[in-house]
Amino acid sequence: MNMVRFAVLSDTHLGCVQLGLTQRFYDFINAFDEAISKIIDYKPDFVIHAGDLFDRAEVMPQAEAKAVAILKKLADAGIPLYIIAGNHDLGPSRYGTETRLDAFEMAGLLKVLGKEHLYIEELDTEIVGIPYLNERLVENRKVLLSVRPKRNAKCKILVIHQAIKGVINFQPSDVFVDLGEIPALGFDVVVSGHIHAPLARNVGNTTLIIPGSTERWSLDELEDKGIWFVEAGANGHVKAQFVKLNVRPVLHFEVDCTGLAPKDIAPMVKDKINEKIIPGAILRIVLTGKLREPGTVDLDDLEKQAIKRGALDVKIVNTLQSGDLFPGAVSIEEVSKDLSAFFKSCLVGLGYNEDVATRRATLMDYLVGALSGKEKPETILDLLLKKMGVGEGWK
Ligand SMILES: [Mn+2]
Repeated sequence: MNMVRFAVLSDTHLGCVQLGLTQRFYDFINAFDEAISKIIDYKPDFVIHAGDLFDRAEVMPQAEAKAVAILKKLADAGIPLYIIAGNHDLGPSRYGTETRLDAFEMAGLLKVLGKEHLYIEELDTEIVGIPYLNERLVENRKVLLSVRPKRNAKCKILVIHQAIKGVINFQPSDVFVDLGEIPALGFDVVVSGHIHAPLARNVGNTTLIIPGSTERWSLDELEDKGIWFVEAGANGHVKAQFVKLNVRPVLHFEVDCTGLAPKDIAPMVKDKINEKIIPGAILRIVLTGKLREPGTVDLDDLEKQAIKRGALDVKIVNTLQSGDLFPGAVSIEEVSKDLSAFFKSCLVGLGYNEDVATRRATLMDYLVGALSGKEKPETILDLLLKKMGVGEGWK
């Protein structure tokens, strides 16, 4: 038998402070901690991290201190960690290959792959790592496509941090490695970081494992987060098992408001929130459809309500389509309740002083009354003259 057993993870993005929230900083740390605890329980021969250990080339010292503490548990368990630098570890300049990962290597907490092919004799395993390559440089593509294992080891592993065409849709500038080019490299297992949605599949004789991120780095990442336990035997036989991590729930849902009046929206959204809420969840609610009439919805109030119900963060996105709906619009019902007050607020908004605005608004109110046939013209005239102080005597 003599299987090689290893764990694979990637894109831990330690130091990420999503939404500016302390809780989200700790979520990334906790996900990494949970991953390492599960790995220690699994007792693999080694661990592979496919890059983006940290979220930036420079993170808060707290993130580094936590990384040290967590990695020390792994080192104390006698399980080696092999890692490459991802684009986030390298920082925005992406020049050179020296990163803070080197300091962690000097401290004995991990080994950075890339300088040489690693051969583990007792496992007959060769591991080759290539740190993130800027996909805009054509020569980098050659670097990647010319990599081959040096030995005919029982288990040959390549670790990269690139987007792979054929696995996921991405920007043209990221087109770098084609899924179909992977088998010719001659490895049993190719592990790639960078893509945050996990996946394992066979491509020819190679097993491609994309570990995915351990937390939702973007709130659009709704898929499960986790790590992989891998068993590799002779003849390239590889078994990869996904192990889910317990990350904070992110709930996206839509509320269709078609045909509703603006005042009906809040109660409906509140019901939806009550029905779906999980304490501590991050909520993203999208209002869709077309309203029966123009009007405004107090989204701030709804967001506050959801926080009160235990959400960590809420954002309501208003995509209500309507030619007739514009920001700050009010319903006809609302306006006709007190027409003069409405006209007055419009006039004040245009820069008229209170006094002038009040008088003109009153006149406008009378005129609308007359034009709409609600009041007899004589009555309106009487009222106007009275307002102007002319009295009954004009007749
Ligand atoms: Mn990443």
